[in-house]
Amino acid sequence: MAVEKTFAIVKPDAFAAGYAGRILARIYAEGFKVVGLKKLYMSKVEAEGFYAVHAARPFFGELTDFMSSGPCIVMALEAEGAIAKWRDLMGATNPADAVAGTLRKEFGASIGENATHGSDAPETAAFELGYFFNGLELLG
Ligand code: 3AN
Repeated sequence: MAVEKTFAIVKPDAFAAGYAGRILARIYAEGFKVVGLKKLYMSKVEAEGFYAVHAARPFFGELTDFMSSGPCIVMALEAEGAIAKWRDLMGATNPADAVAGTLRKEFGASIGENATHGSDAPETAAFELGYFFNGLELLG
């Protein structure tokens, strides 16, 4: 399997609850290399741009309100098969459906406030990484 990068977020709910450290500990324990990491507080417009692919969904307003409701941590994670590996570690979108041991099961409250985000394909990873990080920030 090829080494690749994926894009991840500790969402505002998990950041506000103080779960960032525990989530980061799991990320390292599972063998990801953290090649980019920063805290930011997205504006509504920035959240709308990030989730533009979901613009037609009924929950778009709720989703972008939530993502701009407080600070979050954005990360670039590297590993063999990082995209699928990170989605496995996050678990199902709805924490109620997530398997025990996954981050969303442990830290997520609802389908909207589900603690973490992860890219779902190489094309979305490329877009999402580029949305928040420039090339220099991902060296090393
Ligand atoms: P995932 O993040 O697991 O790829 P998607 O792509 O289906 O899930 O949804 C994108 C984001 O929109 C999710 N992270 C989730 O928090 C939010 N979302 C999905 N469905 C709903 C919903 N019914 N109500 C509110 N937010 C939702």
